Formats: sequence, C-alpha cells, structure tokens
Amino acid sequence: MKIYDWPTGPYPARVRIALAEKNLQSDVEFVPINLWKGEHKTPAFLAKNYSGTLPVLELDNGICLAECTAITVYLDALVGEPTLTGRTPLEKGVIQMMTKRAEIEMLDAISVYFHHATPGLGPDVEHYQNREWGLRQRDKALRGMHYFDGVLKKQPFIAGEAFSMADIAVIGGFIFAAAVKLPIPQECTALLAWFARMQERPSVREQLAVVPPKH
Ligand code: GTS
Repeated sequence: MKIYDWPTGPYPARVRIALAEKNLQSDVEFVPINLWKGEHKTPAFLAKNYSGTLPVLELDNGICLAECTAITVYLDALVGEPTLTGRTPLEKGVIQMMTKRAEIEMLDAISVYFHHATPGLGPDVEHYQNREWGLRQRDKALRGMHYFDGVLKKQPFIAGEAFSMADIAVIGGFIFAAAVKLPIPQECTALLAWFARMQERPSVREQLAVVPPKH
C-alpha cells in the first residue's frame, strides 16, 4: 500500500495515528505530496483523488481510497485489535456520528479558517479566499471545542467509553489548531485533560514529535 500525504498535516496525521494503533506502518510506503507547491492539484494527483486532498491510500491493485474516515474504516477492517470504528451496531453508529461532528465542528472549520483567513498555502495555491467566512469558521471551531469539552466532562472518550476514530479526528483538530496558533480555551479543562491523556498513547506521541519537512 502507498499513502500519499504530508507527514505533519493534520488530516494525514489521523491516518498515521490509525496506522500506528493498528501496527500497520511497515506495510505502507509514504509518498510526500507538497501542498505548498500545489502538488495535490495536479491532474495526476486529481486522478487518484478527485477532491485534491491528502491523505490518499493507494492499494497494490491501483484502487485509491481518499477521506480519512474511509481510510480508517478500511485499515480497521484489515486487522482486528484494537478496534477504532466500533464492534456493535450502536458503537459503530456513535463513532461515525462523533467523527463527522469532530470534522464539521472543529477540524474542517479550522481548515477553512486556515485557507480563508490566513495566508494558507500561499498565493500560488489559494486562488479564492473569503476572510469573513474564514473568521466565522474559526469562531465555529471555538464553539466546537466547548462542545467537546462538555462531552468529555461526561465520558472519557469522544464517542464513549473507549478510544476510537472519533478521538483521532479531534486530535487532528488539536494539530491544526496548533499549526494556525489557535489556542484551545483554557476553560475547556476536560478537553485539555483528555488531550494530555491522548499524548500518553505512543501513536499520538510519535505523530506529534514528527518534524515538518522543508517545503
Ligand atoms: N475530508 C478530507 C479527509 O478527511 O481526508 C479532508 C482532507 C484535507 O483537507 N487534507 C488537507 C489538504 O489536502 C491536508 S492537511 O492540510 O491536513 O495537511 N489540504 C489541501 C487543500 O488544498 O485543501
């Protein structure tokens, strides 16, 4: 399998953490795609992923899977333990719901803030920016952090009693927040305590220690 990604990107980090949790890193060849040079928007890359985003998992038969959630579901089904996407029908449903919520309310919102209200990937790549929209999405992300803080006041993990793909999605949000220097509100004590606990996991600790390559 090949993974096309950028080693420290917040979305690629989600798949890298999932790979580490499943102990599958050695089955994968990582191919760097330089976002700042717009390599994710070339016709060759768009043929692999119409949306022109990272990461993409390419199987040995040439089939490409994009979207962190889809890739994680695939990886989770390859190897049994630990499960990242749930065992029972209810667990599976709740994990999908909370993963999507992590994207909508935090990670994707920070991404829109980055691309619209900061220089983003630079003028050669960012062809359209709408600062007001970006700032609204930043505020949405901050509200999302308060929402997840409330969730974590009631349960140890984002989707309930066990670590899952939904936790990894919120970790992606933390990574993006740090990259754009958006502080997690100090009053979100349960969210901050959860993130400290997440960093006790080797998969997360190792990903956070990756040094960004020059771009
Ligand atoms: N919904 C997609 C997923 O879940 O995989 C979003 C992927 C995404 O936005 N990836 C970023 C990207 O390709 C990579 S990174 O910012 O995390 O490094 N961004 C480039 C762009 O032009 O949107």
